[in-house]
Amino acid sequence: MDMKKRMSLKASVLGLAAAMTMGLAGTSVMAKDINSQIIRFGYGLADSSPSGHAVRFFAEEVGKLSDGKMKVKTYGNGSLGSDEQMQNALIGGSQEITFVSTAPLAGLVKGFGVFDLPFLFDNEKVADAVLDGPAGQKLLDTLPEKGLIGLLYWENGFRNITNSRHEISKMEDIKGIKLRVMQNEVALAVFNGLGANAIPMPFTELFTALETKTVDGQENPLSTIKTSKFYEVQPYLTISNHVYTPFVLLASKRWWDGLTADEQDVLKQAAKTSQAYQRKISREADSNALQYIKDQGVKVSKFSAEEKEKIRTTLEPIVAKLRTEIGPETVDEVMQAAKNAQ
Ligand code: TK8
Repeated sequence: MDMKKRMSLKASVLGLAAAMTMGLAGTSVMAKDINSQIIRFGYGLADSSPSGHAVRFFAEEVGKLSDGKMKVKTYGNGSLGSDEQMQNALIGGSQEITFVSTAPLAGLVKGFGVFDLPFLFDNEKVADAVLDGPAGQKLLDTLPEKGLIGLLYWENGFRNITNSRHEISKMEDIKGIKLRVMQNEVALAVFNGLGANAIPMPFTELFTALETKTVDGQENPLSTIKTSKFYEVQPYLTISNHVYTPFVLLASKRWWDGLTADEQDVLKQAAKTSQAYQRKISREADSNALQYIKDQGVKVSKFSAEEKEKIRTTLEPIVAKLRTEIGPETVDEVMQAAKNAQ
């Protein structure tokens, strides 16, 4: 090979090497702008709950997407406080992430109380469509001014009633029951409207209140009744599916605003993949929980369609009043979205 050819071959090899170096350097320059950090994710349900599994799934996703730099530490069983306390911790910046039921959020944004109206969603498909659509997003968009970032919705689920007094198979049976409800005006008004003695209480105090009979009963999805062991102190269960409660996956705005765009992207991606996972295992767990609860000797009743219609009619004037307090526009938009999704 003559000198000229050798020179041009060498030049092209060097050029290739340089390009590769640049490329690699380019890749490392393109590497995500992510800092090593610990992220505290507290939640109220039991570690064994479907949502507890989803929190760990989320933590793994964040680790994978950040090459291990963003470490999510999980704190279940209300160990960092109740929903309300964790909401405030996020606002203050002493905790980074949680999921809470929409009910406590109504204390910050009245519109979230819409989800405590009875029989709003016929099934999970309708719930997903409303929550992941414009009406749900509009409510999430109210949170930043309260110091919170509403990343998206997870599923708490359809609520059912348990109690320690007697079987509840008809609306009248609710009369006089001391029933713990989540801490907002809508849940309070709905159950008082049915003749119960509704007692707002943080979830973290609920098991002891049931065990000591401070309250007779409570209402939550089946997987919560199982994983929080309410069946141990609640001999009666009524399948009512009277309300569908969403969870909101929340981040502290004070913390969020200090993150790089790449760090925020990691969290948004992990939130999205964990949403699908959480809803899937939440539904599986709920369908398995009923047999488990029955096997513990709990007497199970069910509201018939007629009974539900009776409840709906009884509550009509109360719902009309609550519509005004929650915000007519929000209530109408959510109800219309639910109708469109059927
Ligand atoms: C758990 C609560 C719970 C909710 C309640 O943190 O308070 O009854 O249904 O799941 O958010």
